[in-house]
Amino acid sequence: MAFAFDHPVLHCIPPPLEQIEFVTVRLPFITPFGISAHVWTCKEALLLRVTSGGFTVWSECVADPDPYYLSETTTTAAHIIRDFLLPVIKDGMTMAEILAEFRKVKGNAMAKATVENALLVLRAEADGVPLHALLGQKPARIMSGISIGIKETVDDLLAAVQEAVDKKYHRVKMKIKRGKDVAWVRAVRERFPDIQLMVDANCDFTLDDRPMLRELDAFGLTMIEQPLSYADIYQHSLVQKELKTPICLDESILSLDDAATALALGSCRIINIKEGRVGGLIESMRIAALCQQQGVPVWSGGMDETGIGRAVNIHLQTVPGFTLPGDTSETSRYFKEDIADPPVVLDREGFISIPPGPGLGIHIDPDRLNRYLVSRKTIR
Ligand code: OSB
Ligand code: MG
Repeated sequence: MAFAFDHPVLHCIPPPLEQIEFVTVRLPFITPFGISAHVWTCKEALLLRVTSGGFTVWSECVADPDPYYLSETTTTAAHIIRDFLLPVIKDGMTMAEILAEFRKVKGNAMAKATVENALLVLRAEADGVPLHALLGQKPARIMSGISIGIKETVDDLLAAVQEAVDKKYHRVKMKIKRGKDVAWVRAVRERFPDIQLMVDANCDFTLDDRPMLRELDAFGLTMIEQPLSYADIYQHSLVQKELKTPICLDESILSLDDAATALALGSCRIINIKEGRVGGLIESMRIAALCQQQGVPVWSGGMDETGIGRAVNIHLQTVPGFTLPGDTSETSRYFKEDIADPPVVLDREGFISIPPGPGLGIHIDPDRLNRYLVSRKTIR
């Protein structure tokens, strides 16, 4: 039987869309961010700017301009949004009706999430409520976590972990890749025996690497994120059977159905939910509900978003089931300055507070937007 999920947000009617614009920005990173397949030196983001009844809302597509994390890019997302998603939205449709139309478009989760975010934030703004309230949630203190990219040297890595520990991040994730694996994890664990530590391989390994993955069991890691291919769920179940450490799936989970498959096969014991990767906030809530029913913790991943996408991830983490710290870090660790205010900061206990106010609770600074602007195009 299909997993039943009903929620008031499915019955809300987004306000009619008036002007719609694509805005591309490029923000340089303070430190290049490396995963197994690629190093990014900036965040180039596709933003959707939508007006309705005197409100203006911004939505960030989490895709990068390249397909090194998953297959969608900012270019494919813009195409799908403009030519297949926006045209099916008619005034007066409920979110459930809109998502039923979106379901006819296969894949392209990041494009769908971009539009869904805009609709929900517009509804929240027009109702004068924060996004998490529209999702039926109460305000909460949000846990923090940091994702440290692949470094040139072990010393660079240790310095980055030290900085995160000093900031009181609730857990530290280090990226690993072939050749920068067991020895690098050992070095961090020896220096920081007590921190909540996890690794993320971003698909770099195969079943042949099982001996190496078994060695990682010695380090008391909170989890091993996405060791094998994005396109595989079954093989992860074989590896999970051999490990004490929970596997967490990221790239392999693109929908509720993928999550159900992974849980049924025992492919992971934790799921990373990136709302963009799974097609939006509502699909994220479905996955969180399924996982909660099965006693599987979830947490919010990140895509090095600007303050727009980061705010969405913060609101999402008020949803039941998000019991582990996410990849939600301070703005200042990515960018010298961001296009959105207020910046994300950690309090003295490492927590993040939800930006106050209706919608996302953030606003875009026009000068900074212009400074980092690549292009703007009105599409309606
Ligand atoms: O695998 O979680 C990932 C960033 C870009 C692409 C993939 C990933 C990441 C991160 C960074 O780990 C998360 C963040 O700080 O936003
Ligand atoms: Mg990941």
